[in-house]
Amino acid sequence: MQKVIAPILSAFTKEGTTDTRRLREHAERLFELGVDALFLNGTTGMGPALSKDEKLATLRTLSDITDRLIFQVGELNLENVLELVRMSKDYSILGVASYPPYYFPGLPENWVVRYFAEICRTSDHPVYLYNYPLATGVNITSELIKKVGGQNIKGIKDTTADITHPLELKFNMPSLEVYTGGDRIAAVSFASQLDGVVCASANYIPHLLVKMREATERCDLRHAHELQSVIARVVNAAAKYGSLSANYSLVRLILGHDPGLPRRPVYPLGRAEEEALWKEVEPVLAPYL
Ligand code: FW2
Repeated sequence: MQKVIAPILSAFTKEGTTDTRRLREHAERLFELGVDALFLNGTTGMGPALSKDEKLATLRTLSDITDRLIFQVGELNLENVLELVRMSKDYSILGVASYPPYYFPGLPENWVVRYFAEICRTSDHPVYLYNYPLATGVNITSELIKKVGGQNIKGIKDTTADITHPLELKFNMPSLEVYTGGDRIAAVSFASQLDGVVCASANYIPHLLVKMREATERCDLRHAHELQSVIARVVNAAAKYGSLSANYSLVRLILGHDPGLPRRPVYPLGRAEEEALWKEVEPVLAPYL
């Protein structure tokens, strides 16, 4: 079955420390609402803002409630990355994941290949690659994956706006699980028989993504596309205020529980911004809640 995976928000307190109680409550709610698995420490989970110990704490907290976890470990110090990969052996999870080394311009492809190869060699778990070229400056292609050559590469989470990219990955490597990360291409991803979605909106409207998958399964593409337009309108509204922060507000406004706060420099929305966001989103979502 195609999966709806939530790149779970990381919960922070007002003081900027991690809030494991709220993280856990949010995770439990997402599973109740039909999410199939969680992607930890991703973009929506503010992975680049988390220390090694904080990433591990996310895993420790959520492994108490489920083994349906993909543990994202990427950062710019490979020693830390590999230490987390080694530590993940003590946990029963779906796999480890990493984005490529980011920020440094002009990294030779060969270094990216070596980075992922070291993760594959170190990991006892399946490995998932996280492709988000807009954020990392590196594009993971099927040629690059073949050069890494890790037998334990299980899948890729592809956050590109263009559906032809994940499709090409799937066509060139049919046994690879290919998940799309873009909220605006979820319906086309399901309809294209890719392996599922890992998108930010799964934090606040997971039930709409589940309904979209169900509509696709019964070949009701008209309904799947109707849901897609709803999700796109919500995501577009969130983007105006800064999606990374609006995601937290939308969990509170739509699902009714408190997922904690983002961590600065992702500043929480102020009251006026949150009201303006809800004024836009509420009428769009009302028929579907
Ligand atoms: C993550 C995701 C989804 C993102 C997408 C872009 O880790 O947050 O790639 O929402 O912001 O997989």
